[in-house]
Amino acid sequence: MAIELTRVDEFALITLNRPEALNALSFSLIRDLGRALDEVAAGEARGLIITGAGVKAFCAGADIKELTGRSMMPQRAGAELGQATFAKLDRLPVPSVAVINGYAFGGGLELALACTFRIATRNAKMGLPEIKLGLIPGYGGTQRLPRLVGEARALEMIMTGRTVDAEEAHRIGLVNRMVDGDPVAQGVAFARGFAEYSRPVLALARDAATRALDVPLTEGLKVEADLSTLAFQTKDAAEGMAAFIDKRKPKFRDE
Ligand code: DAK
Repeated sequence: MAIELTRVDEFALITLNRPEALNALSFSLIRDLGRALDEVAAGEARGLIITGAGVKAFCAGADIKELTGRSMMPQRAGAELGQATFAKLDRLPVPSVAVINGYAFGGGLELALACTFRIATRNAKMGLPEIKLGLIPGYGGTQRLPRLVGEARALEMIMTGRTVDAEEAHRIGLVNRMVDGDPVAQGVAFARGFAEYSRPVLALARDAATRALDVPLTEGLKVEADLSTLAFQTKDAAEGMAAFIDKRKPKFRDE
């Protein structure tokens, strides 16, 4: 299988597993990824980690060999399939962490951009090289990259196809951390930072912050008022505040 879904401790682990093609995103791999994300959404993991098999690549992008010679409507359907699949990460009940363990180009970087967090190994290289193929990104890159690193940096990456290394990616906010050592262990260590908190409250926090980028400030503040009020209604909020007052560690139950 080009997608492996396994478990590591309390986390789900999705491995893109086509190392002979640097884990390039064939359409069948994208469909398998969609099914794996549905399975994660229905399960009880406390977070999702996504990485690439092998030591060279997270994912070298869309499968270029598959993209040629298709007419307009199938191409459009392909873009929509990729976008809809990656958008599942926005609605996943748990946070996701892309561990970029090598090349992340084109659709591979777009997959990482759709995750809640990104960490990169020191050898990682990232870019949107579509322009070099006479293309532009089609799986969300033109929309998510400017939101993350700002318009000027995003336009430079999209219009020159320039690759950034892990250090630069960290400096411009494209990745949260640069890490050494085993990529999966590093992903787990990062995910431990949120794993003990309430899953529904984490989802509300993520939704409030990501919606902020889609709407004007006045609307965004309204979204925050609504979602923070909703957080107060959870049993976990009652438990968190009671634990503080009792000077004990809270025991969240995802309720
Ligand atoms: N697709 C297919 N095969 C790939 C691949 C890719 N993206 N990237 C690498 N491979 C394959 C190579 O062909 C090679 O296979 P064999 O020749 O051994 O059979 C094998 O993986 C190893 O690759 P290399 O020999 O090239 O390895 P190197 O270490 O020398 O170079 C590299 C690594 C990552 C620098 C290089 O492989 C490379 O430049 N890869 C391509 C990167 C890229 O351009 N990615 C695609 C970006 S475009 C859409 C609209 C837009 C898009 C999609 C859909 N619709 C409207 C539907 C945009 C898509 C993109 O992602």
